[in-house]
Amino acid sequence: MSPRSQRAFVALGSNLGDSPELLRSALVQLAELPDTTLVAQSSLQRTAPVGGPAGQSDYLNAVAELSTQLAPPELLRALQAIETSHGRDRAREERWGPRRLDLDLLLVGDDRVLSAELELPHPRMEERSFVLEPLAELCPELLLPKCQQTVRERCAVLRQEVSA
Ligand code: A4P
Ligand code: MG
Repeated sequence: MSPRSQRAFVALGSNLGDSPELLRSALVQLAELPDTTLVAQSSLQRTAPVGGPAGQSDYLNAVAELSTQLAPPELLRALQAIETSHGRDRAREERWGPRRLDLDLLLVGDDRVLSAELELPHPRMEERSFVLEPLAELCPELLLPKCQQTVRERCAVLRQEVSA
């Protein structure tokens, strides 16, 4: 019996190189993954860098929704292969520093994973407007597992924190 399809969300980010082209190309490669369908993609949103070295450029961020039969570790490996094929070189990067392409796995169904390579749900997603604002374009009523708010509600909270 083939494994069941799960709904998965991937965050895309880039602030080095031709970011719009890198994100568009990564979305094409996500759509071509085996046993996977690209269900929806958000707009590409320009965002101020969070953390990392001072003076780095703004990011372009987006979120993709997939329907996939790949298991989470296989999906992570596939995302890392797409990063590498777009010129990402982890060995030369500093943490949260500029990168050509970052693909983070946010959620895979209700799966919970905690291993050296993968944590699901993504541990920082609920604090990050650059993840939640594009996610809100796709599924504003999705319930976030940690804070138990919907994506729409959580975005409103984070916007208020910024303006306070
Ligand atoms: N890893 C564990 N869980 C996951 C997961 N759910 N998805 C491991 C992806 N990877 C996961 O990731 C480091 C390690 O996390 C991997 O080896 C993987 O096995 P990485 O992509 O090599 O490095 P990273 O992305 O710099 O690390 P990290 O801690 O995931 O950073 P974040 O949280 O992704 O933040 N500001 C704006 N405006 N927009 C951005 O996109 N991105 C970051 C990076 C910082 N500031 C930003 C943005
Ligand atoms: Mg990452």
